[in-house]
Amino acid sequence: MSDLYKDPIGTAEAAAKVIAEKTGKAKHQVALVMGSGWISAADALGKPTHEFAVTELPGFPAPTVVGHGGKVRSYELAGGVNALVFLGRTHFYEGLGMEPVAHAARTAVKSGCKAVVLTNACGGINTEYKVGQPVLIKDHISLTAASPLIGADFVDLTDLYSKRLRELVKAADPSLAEGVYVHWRGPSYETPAEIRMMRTLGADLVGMSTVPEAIAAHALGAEILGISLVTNAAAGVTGEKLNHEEVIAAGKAAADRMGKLLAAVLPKL
Ligand code: 8IG
Repeated sequence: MSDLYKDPIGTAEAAAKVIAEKTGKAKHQVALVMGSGWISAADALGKPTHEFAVTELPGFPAPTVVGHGGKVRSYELAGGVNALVFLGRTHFYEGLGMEPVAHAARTAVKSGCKAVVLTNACGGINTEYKVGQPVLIKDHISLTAASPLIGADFVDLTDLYSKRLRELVKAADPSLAEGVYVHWRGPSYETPAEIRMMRTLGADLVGMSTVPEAIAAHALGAEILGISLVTNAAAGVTGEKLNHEEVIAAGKAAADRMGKLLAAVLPKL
């Protein structure tokens, strides 16, 4: 563990201070973490007032995955809402531990954000889902057995994925489905038997992110909105093999719709 992560909350506060200095904005109100395939959707938010590399902030490792940006943007949205947007994220499968995985979410809350929007690309377990379809996360199942929290921080997760925020988004797009997301460590995808197990457990979506960030930000008091983009049918659902390039392509194809959705709802959260 890097020394920076002996005090994850203090490191998040330090990163938030640098963001305030760089942007000249004492607070941001809403944050957005853009997962793989979502990065071009951020362009629908207009022109950022500021953009810099995450590595200019304390506690952020350099990005490693193709299709992930490693940039932070600040936007001024309708009504003077300041939005903090992270292009890309750190994943648990990178082996750096939970602290860097949760760091952007904590930094967002320490920057003032009361709502944190977590987006991801994922596999569809529910056979009704189509590739390219966005799904609101209504709950999760953690199959990593790892938490970003350390110590006696017994946080309630009953309403982790805020019903209020989900209703706001569905008012903008009533066609949106809701599903249960499984956090899988990766980086290997699941076997078909593991996908059947997840379906039996009540899961609709499976991916390698979002859950630690949701827990960490909620533990600091933020409301969470999770949006998954189904970029492939999960293993064994169609008989096709899973391929990272196809995932990126499906994300790019849906980016326009996702961007419009985010631009419509973000100022209202
Ligand atoms: I994109 O099918 C994407 N991420 N675990 N399984 C898991 N993560 C994913 C998948 C998938 N597709």
